[in-house]
Amino acid sequence: MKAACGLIAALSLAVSEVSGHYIFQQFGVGSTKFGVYEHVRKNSNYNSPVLSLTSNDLRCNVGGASGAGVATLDVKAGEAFTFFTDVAVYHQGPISLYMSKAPGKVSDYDGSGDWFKIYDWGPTFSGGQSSWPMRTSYQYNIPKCIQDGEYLLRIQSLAIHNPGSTPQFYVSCAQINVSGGGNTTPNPMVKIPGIFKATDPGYTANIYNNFKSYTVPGPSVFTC
Ligand SMILES: *[C@@H]1O[C@H](CO)[C@@H](O)[C@H](O)[C@H]1NC(C)=O
Ligand SMILES: [Cu+2]
Repeated sequence: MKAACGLIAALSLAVSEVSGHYIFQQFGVGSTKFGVYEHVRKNSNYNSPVLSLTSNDLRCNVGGASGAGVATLDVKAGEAFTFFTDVAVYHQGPISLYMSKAPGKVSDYDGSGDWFKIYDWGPTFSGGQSSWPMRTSYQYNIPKCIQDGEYLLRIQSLAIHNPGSTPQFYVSCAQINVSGGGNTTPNPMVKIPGIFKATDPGYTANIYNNFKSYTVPGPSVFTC
């Protein structure tokens, strides 16, 4: 699985079987965990990764361009939220969180506007070894200072476990309605697709060969 996952992904599409990859399918706020795809847009790609750097599927996964049938969740600025996977993330690589303010209702929003990054989980280096945060849940806080309104909140696992093969994006978007925020416009703002390049050092990195530092792809992290 781990070595041949591109092949398995292709096969699973061909025969319409579940490949068993991890997917960020549940969202939580505070101590409340909501249902599978209750506030997360449902993918339609059998958990296979997105491989193209230019596809709109990079935003909210294949099938995630629309929020039809997905309930938008009220959250407070500053509140803790969590994305949960079905099975623990098992491909090495960074996990990042992005947000994009919807021009109207987030359920109608395709993610074509501006995105900002609010957090990265990268590797830790110790005693010549690297380790990655491969878990079933990822928690962070809604930035306190952003404007109230409806947002896509996106989580991305960039799998770089197979140096030399095309890195893989596992992504999901939750739909949230932020209140109690401030009036700061986050920066930098980027587009998805567009922000990730095939030449990014964090995209081409070989995590098995003299791997001593790492820069997570994408913009710098915005903090209030
Ligand atoms: C978003 O939250 C605010 C504040 O709680 C509320 O007044 C508003 O109705 C909510 N918007 C939607 C679409 O639920
Ligand atoms: Cu895989």
